[in-house]
Order: sequence, then structure tokens, then C-alpha cells
Amino acid sequence: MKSYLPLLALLGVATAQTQYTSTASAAVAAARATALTLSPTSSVAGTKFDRFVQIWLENTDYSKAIANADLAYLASRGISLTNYFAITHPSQPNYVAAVGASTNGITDDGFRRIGSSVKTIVDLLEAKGVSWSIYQEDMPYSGFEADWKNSAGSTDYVRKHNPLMSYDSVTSDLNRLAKCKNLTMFNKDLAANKLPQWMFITPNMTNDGHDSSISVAGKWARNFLTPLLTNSNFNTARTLVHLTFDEGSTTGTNQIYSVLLGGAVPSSKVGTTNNTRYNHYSLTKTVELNWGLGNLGQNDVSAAAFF
Ligand SMILES: *[C@@H]1O[C@H](CO)[C@@H](O)[C@H](O)[C@H]1NC(C)=O
Ligand SMILES: *[C@@H]1O[C@H](CO)[C@@H](O)[C@H](O)[C@H]1NC(C)=O
Ligand SMILES: *[C@H]1O[C@@H](CO)[C@H](O)[C@@H](O)[C@@H]1NC(C)=O
Repeated sequence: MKSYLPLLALLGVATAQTQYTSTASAAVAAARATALTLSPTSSVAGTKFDRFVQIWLENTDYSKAIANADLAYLASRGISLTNYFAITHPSQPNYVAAVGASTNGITDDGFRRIGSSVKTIVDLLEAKGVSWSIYQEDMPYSGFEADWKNSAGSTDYVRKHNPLMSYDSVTSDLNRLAKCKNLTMFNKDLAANKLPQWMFITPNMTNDGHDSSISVAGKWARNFLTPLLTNSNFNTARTLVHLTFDEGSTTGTNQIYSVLLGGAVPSSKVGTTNNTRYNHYSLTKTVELNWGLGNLGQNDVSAAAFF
């Protein structure tokens, strides 16, 4: 089959990495009607937690985020990591680094593809049977690979804020695209008690603060998390939530807000701070140690884990 791919491309038949890029309304409607969606679950015990939920907001320095009343409130409900740094600027390489422990040479927000031999955390999770999903608010259907605007013409979903979408090892696999879903699917999976063990959530361009303000992002985060923290389909004694930002402002030190929440935070540590130096590479490292996954041989090897 592989040898026919160049021929298919010549004939105008899209390959997996580009088949879901059209934003024409008929193409989107057709894909929405047929695209595969999967909601895998599993119960692989970790050493510190059995579920890891990552939520990313946008473009705010630590000092500004922690001064926001809603984000300060959330920090008081967990452990505030007061010495946490993004990797670089702009957005996209930070998201890419969160799942691949490397920026993989990406230095901009453009439509980029990372070769299919490059692995991410989902290769390691799948090898140990740990279920995963990505939830991106306002993605029009599972596996969509482009950017999306709402009916009023405002951008709501962007590929550059989806950590897995630049990796051909994900986009060439329909079963992996089927786990890159929208927030409608999050709410369905939540209601059906079918949330996975590893997930990454990106709110839309308004709610994450990108096209709005820190007060909108802080309010969204508090309103989103408050009911979830008392919902046993989401938060158990073994759930760890990490709320952070992709990067700081381009003029700052790239220190960002970073808070651990959920039942896996020991009650003795609720409301405390931790000044260990962490960065986005700590995300893969923490997950690898927790489930005994091995590593990606990238910056995860030397990164500091949260526990
Ligand atoms: C979310 O994705 C599902 C599955 O592809 C799709 O049926 C649904 O229309 C999408 N929701 C929105 C609001 O775009
Ligand atoms: C983002 O989502 C909210 C609902 O959570 C919605 O009110 C808002 O219009 C969306 N923003 C865009 C740009 O679509
Ligand atoms: C942060 O502090 C370091 C150093 O004291 C500990 O080793 C970590 O376990 C701690 N991490 C958390 C999440 O509290």
C-alpha cells in the first residue's frame, strides 16, 4: 500500500496527514459524518496517580497570572509550582515539546509535520495500555487537522495549540486521530464515565486568553474545573490535574503559572508552594516515571519530575 501513496497524491487523493485539512463547509460536514471517534478507557495503576489531566492557557507571565483572583484561588486548592518555565516562543513548539520532550526543530506557529519515526508520549502510553485522548474545544470533528473559525468568523480552534497534530506518527494513524476530539466529546465521555487516563485539554481562543484577557482565561479555568473537581467520573483520589500556560509574554523570563490539583495531591500539601525548577519537559518525565513507561530519549531523560 505504501508504494502507492505518491501515486495517490498525484491523483489528488489526500494522504492521512492531509486528508482532514479542508475547511470548506461541505468537506467538513462530510468528514464530521464519517470521521472515527474513539473513547478508550483503562485502569493501569500508577505510582502517584491513575489519571493525568493537562490544561493549557495562553501567553501570560507568572506574575500576571498569579495576580488573577480566579487563578490564585485555584492555586490555593492545590500545589503552586512557583519556579516553572516554558521552553521557548512562540506557542507551537511548547505544545510540541509537551508530548515529544523536544521542539523537534519547530520554531514557529506554521503548519508543520514531524517525521513518522519521531515518537511521542502516546507511543509509550499505548505500549503499556494507558488510555489517552486530546480534547480541543471547538475542533469541528475528531481528527480535523486545520484551523477553524466559528460562524461569526472568529478563530476558535487552532492546530498550533494541539500538541499531537504536528506529528505524522499521530496523523498517519486513524486510530490516533480518532482520539483527538473536541470538548463536546469530553462532556460525552465524562457523562458516560469513559474518560481516559491521560488527557490534554485546550480551551478555544477566547477561553484560553489568547484572543481575550487573563481575566477571561482565569474565569474559564475556575468555572471549568470547579464542578469537575467534585465529579467522581473525573476526579478521584488518584487524579492529578496540571493547569498551566504555554508560554509567558515575549518580553519576560518565560516563567509561567503552574498548579497541581485533584485528589492525587496529598491533603497535607493543598495550599502549599513548591519552588523546584520545572518546565514543560517535566510533563513527559512525570508521566513516564508514574507508569514505568521508559523514555523518549529526548529532554525527558534529564527533566525534573513533579514527584
Ligand atoms: C465534535 O466532534 C464530534 C465527533 O467528530 C462531532 O460529531 C461534533 O459535531 C463536534 N462538535 C462540534 C461542536 O463541533
Ligand atoms: C469559545 O467557547 C465559548 C463557550 O465555552 C463561546 O461562548 C465562545 O464564543 C467561543 N469562542 C469562539 C471564538 O468561538
Ligand atoms: C517539590 O519539592 C521537591 C523538593 O523538596 C520534592 O522532591 C517534590 O516531591 C515536590 N513535589 C511536589 C509535587 O510536591
